[in-house]
Amino acid sequence: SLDTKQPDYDVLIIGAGLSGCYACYRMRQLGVKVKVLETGSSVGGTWFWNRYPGARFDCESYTYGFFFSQDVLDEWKWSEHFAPQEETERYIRFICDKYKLWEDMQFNTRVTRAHWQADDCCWKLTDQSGRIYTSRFLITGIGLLSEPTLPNIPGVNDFQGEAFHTSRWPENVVDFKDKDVGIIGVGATAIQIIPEVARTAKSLTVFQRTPNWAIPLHNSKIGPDEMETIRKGYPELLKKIDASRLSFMHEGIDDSIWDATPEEREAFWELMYAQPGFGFWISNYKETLTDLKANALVSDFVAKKIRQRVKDPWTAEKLIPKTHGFGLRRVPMETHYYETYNQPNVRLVDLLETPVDRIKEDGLQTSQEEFKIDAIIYATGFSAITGAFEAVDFRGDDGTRLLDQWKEGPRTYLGLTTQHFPNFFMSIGPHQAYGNIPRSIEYAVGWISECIEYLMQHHITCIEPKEEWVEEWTEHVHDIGKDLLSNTVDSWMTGVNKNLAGKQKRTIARYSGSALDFRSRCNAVAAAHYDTFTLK
Ligand code: NA7
Repeated sequence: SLDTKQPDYDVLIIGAGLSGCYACYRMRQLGVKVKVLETGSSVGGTWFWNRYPGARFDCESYTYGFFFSQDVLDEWKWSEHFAPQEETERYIRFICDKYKLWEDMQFNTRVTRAHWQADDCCWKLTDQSGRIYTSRFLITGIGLLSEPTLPNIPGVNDFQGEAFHTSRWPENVVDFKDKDVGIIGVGATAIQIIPEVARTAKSLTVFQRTPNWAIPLHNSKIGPDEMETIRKGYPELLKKIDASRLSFMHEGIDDSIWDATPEEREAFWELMYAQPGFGFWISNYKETLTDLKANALVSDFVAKKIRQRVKDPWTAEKLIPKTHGFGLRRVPMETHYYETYNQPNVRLVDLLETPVDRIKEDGLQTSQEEFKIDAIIYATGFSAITGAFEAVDFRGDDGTRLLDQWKEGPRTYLGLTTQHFPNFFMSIGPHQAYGNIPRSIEYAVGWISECIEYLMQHHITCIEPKEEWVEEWTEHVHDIGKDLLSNTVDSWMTGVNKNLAGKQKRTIARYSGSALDFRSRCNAVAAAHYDTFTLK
């Protein structure tokens, strides 16, 4: 097809998660020829892959869903305040059914290469079986947390029992009854799955390296009347979300911790700890995430809660983080997580005190003890933010590799585009406002769609950000991120993954300003007819 100079498609989209589905919808609205290529056997992205027991939203269902379609808002009923994976997967399929998006999607297709063809001004993609696809524009919807990583513990391949990465969970139900189960990791994922596995497993051993500060989710069912009320409130809710810094329904507050007496603080925290969702994290005193002294006070409060909830004092102390304060990493939301350690079949092992030596055929060996294990669960996280971009051989003009260009950390313009990569758009790439991810996706995909529409209307076949603007944006992202305490801590948000040789150093890989500022900057670029780009 390259001989004809006309690419196969106007737009190719990689990934059929929330980004890919919505981008597909928008491209259909534009009336362009579009195709979505997806590795998995169906839609859903995060909600397709992460089907482990206990997987659910940590953010209110009705704020996490899409807002682009009034019909979807009118028709869809959420059954829980924090919907489980199965329901979210069903929701995404419902949208694909409703808008017949399936017709433009191809599954079981892993894009391995995407090379810009300067002569023909198009993208040439290759899949795992060598098939080629060409398009004028390319949109990546490949996710922030989609490339799972196994621990770099010797012997991972020697294990003969059942082994699972939480993000590659099988579709069939896994039965842990009568089994000795081990889990590695205590991140947001592990904290969801641990109470579920502990319910049935003969024994569950949790191998913890760095503890995290988790707070209660307080999930509950949504009855028909309540759903009706939620539905009526959608316009107001959207306004509130749009005005909030991280696009959650929880807003930051202006109250200073130093204006409150210790008693007032305690009462406020008790109240917030009892509320569902991210409120305790986001709607806390304004200094809690910026001032170490304030952060220590709120951390003490959560530590006290952990001590109250975990009966064994040794275990309670081990579950309290020492290396970082509350809220500086992604706060895991829990349902009876701490009480799970009071069950006789559950035991915590501290890998900082007794490091793991190796994984063996039938278990795990630490410096002190041998653990016989029938099933291992790796809740060990992802090569985050840039990992999905590293998994594809992306090359721009003159063969520039994306990997090389991002060696010292990502360089983008608006988190949506990058230099030397013409006609290349990222939905949820590095340097974007994350927060409530679907809100960011709706915005990013909307911006990209409007841009493509503009280009087509003006017969522009090639768009690429000017280098000085990539420079400016990347600097801006670093500037606004540098004073945040969360950027001084190792976590996936700062690009650290101790299992990967190339990811030991912190980088500022996310936009840490407010979603409002992010949108207003991007809107200004569109309003100026993309004059910070080279248009041909
Ligand atoms: P995370 O948050 O990256 O957590 C991974 C966990 O696995 C974390 O506790 C790690 O400990 C642990 N880990 C990783 N490698 C090892 C080795 N080699 N040995 C021991 N422990 C290890 O991933 P999640 O899937 O929980 O959550 C990802 C995001 O998805 C989450 O933030 C939500 O936004 C949704 P460490 O902290 O590195 O010591």
